[in-house]
Amino acid sequence: MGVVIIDGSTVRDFVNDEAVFNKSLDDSFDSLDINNDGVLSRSELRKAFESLRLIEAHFGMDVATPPEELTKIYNSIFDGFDLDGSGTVDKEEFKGEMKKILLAIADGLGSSPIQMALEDDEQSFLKQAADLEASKLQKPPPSAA
Ligand SMILES: [Ca+2]
Repeated sequence: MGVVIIDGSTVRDFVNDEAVFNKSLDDSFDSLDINNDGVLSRSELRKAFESLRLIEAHFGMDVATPPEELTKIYNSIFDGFDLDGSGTVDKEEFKGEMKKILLAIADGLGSSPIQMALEDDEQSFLKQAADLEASKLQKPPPSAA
């Protein structure tokens, strides 16, 4: 468990860093694809979202949300990912929609930093975004070189 401070630019920089973003999304897709069939099923995707609390907040979920309401929300999230209506989410669909969601979250955060307690696992895009920012801060700015 770690605490990170993020704002809109933290998330946006992560999404816009193509190499980092693609690798991160590839890795998470592979670990979410529990049965290794190359696509995410409804339940595989739901597991992913259950571990991403800021995304839950983005979609208006909280602890008081009744289970049937949650299922409705998860179904609509899934339908947003499953662009071709195949009933599964492939890697390109996953990346494209995650990018949209993360950018929407970035817009929502704007320039007001929030503090988040995050699990220390590789699934958290927001932690990776914060780590990326931290790694940049450790380097001297170009003007000082
Ligand atoms: Ca699968």
